[in-house]
Amino acid sequence: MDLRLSRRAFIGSAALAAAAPALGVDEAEVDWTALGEDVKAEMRWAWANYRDHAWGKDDFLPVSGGSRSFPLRDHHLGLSLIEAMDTLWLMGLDAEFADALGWVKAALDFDVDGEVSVFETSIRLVGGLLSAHLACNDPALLAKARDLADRLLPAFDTPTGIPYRYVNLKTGAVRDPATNPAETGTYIPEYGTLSRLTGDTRYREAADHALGAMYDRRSRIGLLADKIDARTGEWLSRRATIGPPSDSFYEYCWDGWQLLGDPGCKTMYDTLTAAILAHQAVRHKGAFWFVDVDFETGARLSTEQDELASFYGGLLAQGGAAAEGAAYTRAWAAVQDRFGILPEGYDYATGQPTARTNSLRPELADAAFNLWLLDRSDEWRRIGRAHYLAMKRWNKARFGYTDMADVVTRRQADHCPGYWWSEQMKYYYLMFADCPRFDYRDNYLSTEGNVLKGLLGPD
Ligand code: DMJ
Repeated sequence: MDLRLSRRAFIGSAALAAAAPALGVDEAEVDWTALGEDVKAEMRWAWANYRDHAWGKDDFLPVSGGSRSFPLRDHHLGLSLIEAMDTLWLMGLDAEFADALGWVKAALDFDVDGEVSVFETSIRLVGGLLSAHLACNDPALLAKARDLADRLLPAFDTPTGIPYRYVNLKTGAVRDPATNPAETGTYIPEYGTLSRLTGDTRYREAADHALGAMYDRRSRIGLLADKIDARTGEWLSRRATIGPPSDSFYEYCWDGWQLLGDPGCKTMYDTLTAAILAHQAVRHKGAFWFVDVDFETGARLSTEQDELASFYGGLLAQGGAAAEGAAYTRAWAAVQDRFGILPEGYDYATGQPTARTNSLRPELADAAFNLWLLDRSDEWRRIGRAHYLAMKRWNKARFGYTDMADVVTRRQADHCPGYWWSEQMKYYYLMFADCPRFDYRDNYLSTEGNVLKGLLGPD
């Protein structure tokens, strides 16, 4: 990748490579196969509890055994079940997968008079149904994915091509044009796959148009702000961040190239990444971080870090900036080592958490997985292992895995987000177990961990 970095922000590869190795890495021999089996056993156990207490519900509440609907306010769409499907399949939990497929065929109906987030529904439900379809080839799953995407498409019908944030699944009524990069540009892999499988080009076109419309509005120094009006294309903020609500926009520029071979996506990724490295990368006490800046001047706005951004080290490495990706992942791994479990927010300048909750997030495991896929170094698997063992120690509850109300006092909350079933459990398993149903050399996982390429037929 041709990155032209300013002198101020450039941090040479040699310097980064020499930076401290992951802190707290334990050097003992690890039985990776046994660890993979352990992940599978935890998945089977949590699934059995979901089956008993919240079958067909969206998010499971693993302390109380209750449930919460999402993305609809008062209606369940089996979110956790759909998010889990390709993970179950990769783990060879075939009876559980068949059970889930039966539920989708018998009970899943998107004809509901209610409003959903276009972004969340696409990455979780359209993506989950597509990866489940690719696993077992059942046409009913593709038909459901297509039906749902058809209900989301009205949101993209704007003068700019940038979608509204919410759409009603039954009426197509749209709401909230004040959107952001992630909710504008996180569609290409799912919609590109849907167009490929159905022959209907509308999905891919809508995704391409939205991504390009955002990219075209980058500032003179190549940065995107984080709030925009979908109707006019006017920016509504000045903050450039690699964290939410911009994060997966950058991921999907790369992914459009990785999965679909779209050279335009690669150009977008390279251009935006060069600007981010030039204007947002900083080094503090030997650690490599990214600051939020003014998108037109590059002036520093904040040293606060969002846990959600910790995926970015894996993306940087995928895009060719291996040393920078490694250094950023090491910075987050050091925070994990220090607190035992990652807080949602952290300020590297003060060394203190800025948000003491933990939403049972997968991002650091995601980065470790992507780095490990690239160079197979055990450094990354050990970061994934530390993430897994911390989760087992602190997030395990009576019926499953829960988020935390406070990482400092270790107080649990009572919510297992749908992505838990699709993301970290899959990353851990694929890293630790030698999975015969996954092509380790040629694959693609979406921002939600859905495998849209690289599923190998049943053994
Ligand atoms: C997931 O839904 C996706 O990874 C998304 O891109 C942002 N992060 C959440 C999980 O934390």
